[in-house]
Amino acid sequence: MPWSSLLVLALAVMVWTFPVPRPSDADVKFAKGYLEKFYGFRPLAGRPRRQVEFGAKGFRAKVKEMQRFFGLSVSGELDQQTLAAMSRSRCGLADTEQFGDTTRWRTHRLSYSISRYGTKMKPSQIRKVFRVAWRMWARATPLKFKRTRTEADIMISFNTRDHEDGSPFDGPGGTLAHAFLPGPHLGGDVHFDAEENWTSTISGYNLVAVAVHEFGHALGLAHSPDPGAVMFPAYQFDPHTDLQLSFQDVQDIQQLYGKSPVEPDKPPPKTPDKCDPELSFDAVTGFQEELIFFKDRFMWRSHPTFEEIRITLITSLWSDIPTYMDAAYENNGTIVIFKDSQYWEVSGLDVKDGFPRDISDFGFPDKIRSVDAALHFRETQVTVFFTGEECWRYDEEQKRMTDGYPKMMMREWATVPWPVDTAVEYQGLVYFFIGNLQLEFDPELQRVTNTRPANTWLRCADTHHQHGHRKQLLELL
Ligand code: TQI
Ligand code: CA
Ligand code: ZN
Ligand code: ZN
Repeated sequence: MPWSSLLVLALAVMVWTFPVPRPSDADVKFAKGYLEKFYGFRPLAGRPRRQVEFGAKGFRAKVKEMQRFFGLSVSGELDQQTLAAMSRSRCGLADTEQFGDTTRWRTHRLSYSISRYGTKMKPSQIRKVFRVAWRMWARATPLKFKRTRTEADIMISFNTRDHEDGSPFDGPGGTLAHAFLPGPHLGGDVHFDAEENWTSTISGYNLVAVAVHEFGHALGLAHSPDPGAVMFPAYQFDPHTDLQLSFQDVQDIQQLYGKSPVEPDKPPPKTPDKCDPELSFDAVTGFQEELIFFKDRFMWRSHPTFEEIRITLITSLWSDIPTYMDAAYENNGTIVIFKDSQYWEVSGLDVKDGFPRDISDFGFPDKIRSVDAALHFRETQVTVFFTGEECWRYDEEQKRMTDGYPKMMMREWATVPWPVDTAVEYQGLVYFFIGNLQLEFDPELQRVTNTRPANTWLRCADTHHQHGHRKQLLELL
């Protein structure tokens, strides 16, 4: 078709569509979403949910602002032309749609482009980091990400201070990065503060960890209340475990884009629930007035005066200690943590210098490559280690294993089944944790005096499962 005919056709369409009928409710809703995203429009009754603040203005004022930008007649009315401009995206680039409370990309093939590097990390390394970060979202969904050197759906850049999007960066610290929800123009774009100390290690800010989070926003995800989620709003980087999306992240992104056509090689990790009747623990230790319960990458602290016991990441308190640990005990304010054949001593917020060390320090023979549980008695300065059906007695004052050990558990801890997950002394009684059970052992009576669900001390409101636990225990003993 010759250009002149196209022009005539276009004019005909335009003439034909005027004068404007009243925009439908759906059009108004769409326009509000659009203006909210790209022009800082805030519906008065709505909560602020935008990521970059432009300041609130009235709906008509925002429509005018947008019309001015697109070179349309500045009427403040939602006419067909205006709606068309709103729904048109950059040439050849992905479109988006409103989906429930958020916006998602309409296509599964998205392009990204790195338009400005400008930090001390090498460009090749940065490209690799972004490839890794996109792959994490791609694995969970049907989404495919391809880097281009031109205009892309998602423009990524490192910027300094004011970079003309209304959200200036603030130099080292503070804001690290931000992303725009899916959409045309700035939509989907990701900016990193070039003045941060970006690294691919534990020092400074780990670029993969922050990129995965920002890319989640660029795909339409909001923050997650799950502390195990990549979309949880707290910087977390754990050098001991591979960075991966949590079960919750996968649920949230699949809600928007659907499942991946290929099965995952390993299921995403679930954040443990303190009210799960099946909850077991890796380790439990005293900690001054508290007890700390460790599980996977998480812990719960039960301070007598804390109202509610909330789950946190171990790394939010101790950034350098291992996760998925085997055992832990407290000795005089120092926490000793065991994982495989290594142990760490933690004092205050830091791992002591020279750790981890090998557990052979305690006098274990070479065949013992890990411990199940460690139980410390404050009064006597004795630590008991459990390895399978055997137990060991370590004298903290003399720093040596007591002669005659190991002994069979049956001889010293009659009626306690093995292997145990963890053990702790608390107010003169010993508590063993075995799967989802907790056994109270009275050292004076030399027997189990009570049994409860393992998670009893986390003060879970739900106690319906107690009956089942006791029954299970009777079968165990
Ligand atoms: N940037 C914030 C963030 O990405 C910007 C932001 C987006 C925001 N949505 C928000 C701020 C809603 C407040 C409310 O979350 S940031 C993290 C965190 C940042 C923060 O620089 O503060 C990460 C960047 F908090 F998760 F650690 C990356 Cl990972
Ligand atoms: Ca900053
Ligand atoms: Zn920006
Ligand atoms: Zn965020």
